[in-house]
Amino acid sequence: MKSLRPLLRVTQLRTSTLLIPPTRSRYTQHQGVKGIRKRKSFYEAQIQAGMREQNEPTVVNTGGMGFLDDRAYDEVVGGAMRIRRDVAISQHVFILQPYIKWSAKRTTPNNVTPDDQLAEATALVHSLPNWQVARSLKVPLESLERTTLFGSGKLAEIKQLLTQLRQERQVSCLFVSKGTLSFAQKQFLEAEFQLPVLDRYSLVIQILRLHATSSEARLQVAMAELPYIWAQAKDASVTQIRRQGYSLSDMQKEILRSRERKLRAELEDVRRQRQLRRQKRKQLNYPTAAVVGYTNAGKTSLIKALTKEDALQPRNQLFATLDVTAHAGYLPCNLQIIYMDTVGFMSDLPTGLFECFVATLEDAMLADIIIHVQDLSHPCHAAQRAHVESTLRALALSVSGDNANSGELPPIVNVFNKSDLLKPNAQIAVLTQHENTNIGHLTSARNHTGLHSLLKDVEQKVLAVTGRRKLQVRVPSGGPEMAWLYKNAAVVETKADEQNAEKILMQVVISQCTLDQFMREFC
Ligand SMILES: Nc1nc2c(ncn2[C@@H]2O[C@H](COP(=O)(O)OP(=O)(O)OP(=O)(O)O)[C@@H](O)[C@H]2O)c(=O)[nH]1
Ligand SMILES: [Mg+2]
Repeated sequence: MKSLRPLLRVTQLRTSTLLIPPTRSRYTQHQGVKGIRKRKSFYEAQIQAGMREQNEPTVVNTGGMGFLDDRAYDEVVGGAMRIRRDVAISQHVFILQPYIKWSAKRTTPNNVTPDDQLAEATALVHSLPNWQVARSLKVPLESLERTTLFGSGKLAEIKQLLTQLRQERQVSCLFVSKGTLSFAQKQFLEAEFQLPVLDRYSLVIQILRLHATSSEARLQVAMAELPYIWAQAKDASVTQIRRQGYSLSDMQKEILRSRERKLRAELEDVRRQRQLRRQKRKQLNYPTAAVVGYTNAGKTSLIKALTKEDALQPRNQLFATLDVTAHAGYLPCNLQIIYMDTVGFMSDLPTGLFECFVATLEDAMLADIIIHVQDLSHPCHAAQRAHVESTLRALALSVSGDNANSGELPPIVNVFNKSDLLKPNAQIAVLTQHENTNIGHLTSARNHTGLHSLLKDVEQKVLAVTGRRKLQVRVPSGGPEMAWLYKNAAVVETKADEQNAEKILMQVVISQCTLDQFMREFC
């Protein structure tokens, strides 16, 4: 309680407009609620100070998902995560990038430097429109678990920096680039710096909310918020309740529980629909390739280059794609293939955040092959690659279904994208390595280079894994056999039969089962 007072006073003075909750609803009229209820007053203070938003968030037509737009819930999530529905308001962010000094205690791979971590934190902030970085600072630490996070010297230094910064320009929030801050850490830092504090989980949720336009993505993001709120409340009760009486009110707990029930039911529905669509694709016998990779590696761009589908819109933002979508293309043998675009991965995010996307990633795990797109121009390419590979292995284990073989992954094709950004020498080095080890394909989705050899490799793997073969068949020219093969198999090429003018030679790619059907019908 004590620590909140200065916070309240200052936030009333500041023009920070972060995270003002919408008008209060009937659910929030209860009194005597402590903890997160109390912490909400931090925001209510801003409303009382006359800083109410000009434009209240418009209610989106969510069809059967109207329950997602719940103001009482918005207050709870606003209090726990410092996020809001309307992200259009400009923010000036002070980024603090903590990193562990001693390699023994580091959880980040050794080839990822604090500068790399800070660059990713900056990219996260820039993924939100009108969010700018006011200042950033790398902070060496011995542990990330202290309640105060930083030592007293660092706290004083940051405070001084903030004072200077406030004189020069605006600062509206602090982003501590750590997966999740505990309730106690967040509360301490907010009181200390008198600014709202976000961690990576809550900032990513803010980005996901912005990019989630389909019903499915909105449900998944809504679901991903709940573990964070529960964890904060639990953390609050352990660390604070005895001393200060902080906790979620029963009413708020019920709001969360009922939301979770509805979300689970809706997501189960979504999962069933996905299963049906998957079965349909299977019946149609299209091979599928799941295109996965670290966020911003160029997955959507690659699919666009391979399918020439104009509607696909790659964006230079993290987590631009949130829906798994299917796009048809052709392999060199004329076989049609479905590419599945997927949500990108990112390290240093608690697994809970992505667990909610597992339903959609199930499609990827059950594809015939996986195309792993990597941004070769990125300084952390190797670490990003390792992160995606380990996440895929974990996902494969967690996905059980149709033909998932006890955690076995489909064959993987590695794509080293953005090669146009490499210096020619580096390109040659990768090419030589590739020729020697056959580890992947050097591509530029932007310049459409390297796609042919990639497609050849994809074709070879798809034929092998789906049991299709290339065959040459001799059929009457212009006969029903020809029409049948055009309809049911991929025709690579046709040529006249030099020995028989009435026949034609067709090279086709065909599965054993389709070949059996052909034989039954015509032989
Ligand atoms: N220079 C260069 N830029 C590329 C290439 N491929 C993609 N990009 C750019 O990289 C950014 C991200 O591309 P996307 O295709 O949206 O990446 P993504 O992997 O789908 O990203 P998420 O959906 O956010 O995970 C865009 O600005 C693209 O124009 C490439 O080969 N060369
Ligand atoms: Mg994408």
